[in-house]
This record gives sequence, structure tokens and C-alpha cells, in this order.
Amino acid sequence: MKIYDRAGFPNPARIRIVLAEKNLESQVEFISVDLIGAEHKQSAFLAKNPNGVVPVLELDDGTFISEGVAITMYLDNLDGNPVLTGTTARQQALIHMMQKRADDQLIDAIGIYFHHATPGLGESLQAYKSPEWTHRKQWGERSLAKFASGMQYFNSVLATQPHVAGEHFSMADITVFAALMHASAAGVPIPPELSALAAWQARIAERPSVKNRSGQQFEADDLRRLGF
Ligand SMILES: N[C@@H](CCC(=O)N[C@@H](CS)C(=O)NCC(=O)O)C(=O)O
Repeated sequence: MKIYDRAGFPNPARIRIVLAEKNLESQVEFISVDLIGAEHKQSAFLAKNPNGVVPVLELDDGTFISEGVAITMYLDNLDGNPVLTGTTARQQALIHMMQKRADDQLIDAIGIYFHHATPGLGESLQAYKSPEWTHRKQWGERSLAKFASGMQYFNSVLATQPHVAGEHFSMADITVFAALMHASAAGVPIPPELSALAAWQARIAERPSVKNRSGQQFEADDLRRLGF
């Protein structure tokens, strides 16, 4: 199997955590896609994922699977024990419900803020955004407000249960964790009053699949190009 992604980025991190949880890292070849250079918007990459985003999984038979949820479901089911996406109908339903909320309220919301209300990944990607800066900034800032209320919502959930979808660690925890990682990189911390969310984040950060994960850091070249 091949994974097209970029080290250090939040949606790729979701799949790298899944691979570590499922002990599949050695079975995957990582192909690095130059996001800052807009490689993911060129025809060769769009043939793999017409949405022009990473990660993408390529199976050995040449099938391309994109979208974090779909990739996670595939990898989670390989060993017949899909603990991250649910082994019973009830678990599957609750995990997918919370996963969708985490996508909408957190990881997509902070992504829109980052790409549209800040310089994002820089010059090469400006052509793929609205040319109207005021419009873009307003949209991004509305999205940041959505992210802030999403953090409040997930704080209230985690004040009453150990994981995002209930008792057990799941795909929904991974998505919330990656969204908070993106927010932190974009200068948006967890507000101090959201203590249940912060305590959960600290606990998840200690899981071996998160703590020892390869590809946590941005590539040195990316940091330089982004001006860090
Ligand atoms: N819904 C997609 C989101 C993927 C996504 O937004 N990936 C980001 C990297 S973290 C990306 O490729 N961004 C490039 C861009 O928006 O130009 C998924 O679940 O895979």
C-alpha cells in the first residue's frame, strides 16, 4: 500500500495514528506530496483524488481511496477487528455521528480559517482561493467562531465520558486530536476554561500511537518556505 501525504499536516496525521494503532506502518510506503508548491492541485494528483487534498491511500491493485474516514475504515477492517470504527452497530453509529461532528465543527472549520483568513500555505495556493480578500477573511473568521464553539461542545462531551464517542478510543478521538493540533499550529490554543478537553488531549498525547508516531514534524523545507 502507498499513502500520499505530507509529514506534519493534520489530516495525514489522522491516518498515521491509525496505522500505528493497527500496527500497519511497515506495510505502507509514504509518498510525500508538496502541498506548499501546490502539487496536490495538478492533474497528476487530481487523477488520484479529484478533491485535491491529502491523504490518499493507494492499494496494491491500483485503487485510490481518499477521505480520512474511508481510509480509516479500510485499514481498521484489514484485521477483522475494527476497534477504531466500531465492532457493533451501536458503536459504529455513535463513532460516525461524533466523527461527522468533529469533521464539521473542528477539523474542517480550523482548516477553512487557516487557508482563507491567514496566508495559509503561501503564494502557490492563492490561485485556488477567492481573489476577494475581505470576503475570504470574513468566511475564515466565521469558521474560527464555529471552531471555538465546537471546542466548547467537545469539552462538554468529554466532561461526561472518557472518549469522544463513549468508553473507547476511536476514529472520532483521532479527528478531534488532529484538529486541535492544527489549531495549535495556527495559533489557536484551547481556552483555559475548557479543562475537560485539555485533560483529554494530554491523555491522548500519551498513547504510543500518538507519542511515537513518525511524521509528527513538518518537513524542514516546509518550515523554511513558510517562514519559520
Ligand atoms: N476531508 C478530507 C480533508 C483533507 C484535507 O483537508 N487535507 C489537507 C491537509 S491537512 C490538504 O490537503 N490541504 C491542502 C489544501 O487545502 O490546499 C479528508 O478527510 O481527508
